[in-house]
Amino acid sequence: MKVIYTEKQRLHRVKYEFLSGEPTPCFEKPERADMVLNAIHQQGGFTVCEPDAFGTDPMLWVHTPDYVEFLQSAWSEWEARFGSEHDASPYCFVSPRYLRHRIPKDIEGKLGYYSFDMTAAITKTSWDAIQAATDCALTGAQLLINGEHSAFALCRPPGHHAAPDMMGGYCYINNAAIAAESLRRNGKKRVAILDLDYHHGNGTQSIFYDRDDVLFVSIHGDPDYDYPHYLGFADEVGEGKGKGYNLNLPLPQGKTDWSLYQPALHTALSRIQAFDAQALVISLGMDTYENDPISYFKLKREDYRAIGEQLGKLGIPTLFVFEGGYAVDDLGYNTVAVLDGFKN
Ligand code: Q9C
Ligand code: ZN
Repeated sequence: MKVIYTEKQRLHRVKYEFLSGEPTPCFEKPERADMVLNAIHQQGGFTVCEPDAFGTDPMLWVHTPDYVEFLQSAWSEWEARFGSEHDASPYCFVSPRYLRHRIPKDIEGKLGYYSFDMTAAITKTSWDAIQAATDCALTGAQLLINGEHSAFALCRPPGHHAAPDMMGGYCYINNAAIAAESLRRNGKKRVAILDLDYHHGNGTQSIFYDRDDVLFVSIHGDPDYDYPHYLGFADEVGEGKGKGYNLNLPLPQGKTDWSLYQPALHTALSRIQAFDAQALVISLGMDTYENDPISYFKLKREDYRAIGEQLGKLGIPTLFVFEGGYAVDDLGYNTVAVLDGFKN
């Protein structure tokens, strides 16, 4: 299997996030990708290659032009006002109630306008890494278009929380959504996205909510109790043409082990088969692991191999796009377990 990766992802390193009120070193860090790459080299049987450069046009398939421009200019606007000591981060937000949805002229206003939380700060070189991550996903989609049966885009920063004009949850540009759209534009008539990250892929859902050519299925922690809190419930089924093409499978926090996870996975895969997907994009979040520091499922190493095997049995051309996963010591081996299970 080909793995698409570039050292440019290291250019995004945010210092802090707030964890239960405490400034904490950011969980989403370059070492995550290093660990995956190490495990891939140890395992063997993978070919690591650099992404091609696609520029910003494909981002505009799923994001608004003003948002993409904001991401590119945010750091220089921030630096002009506050200097370069601290990462650019929002502190106030546009409530959907009471406040006006005008794009502010001031950088602090813009950061809040384009964010839904405080976990997506921007550094001097973030944009280069964000672009590189999207290039990895697009290169992976191109491999499938050229006839590969599978590929793994080792993207960082992740993307599934990013909506058309909103960042959050460590995500800026929605890599998986752009890869799915690339597959659609290159002849795959029906594309399914299966989001396996512990957190609901609110951004991806929002992007495809009114479409019937891209099926979105997500298994995640019940948003009544977990991030992203305001989307990801079972009654969100799609709208307009997209009605019936959005499937959320929330599972309980704290007690979801393989015995609860496996039936949900079965439901997800049956829906993807019924849809007759011509290509499958997996938003591969590995934060469902029992030792993940910010998530609350109880999956084990061997469960990841089983997930990979079941995905492989579908026989659909599959692009894995890396998302979350913060138990760095085991992250690489767990990820390789999925990919290796898929191959065998
Ligand atoms: N108390 C991804 O996995 N904070 N983003 C959660 C839990 C935000 C996760 C705090 C988690 C964002 C790509
Ligand atoms: Zn996650």
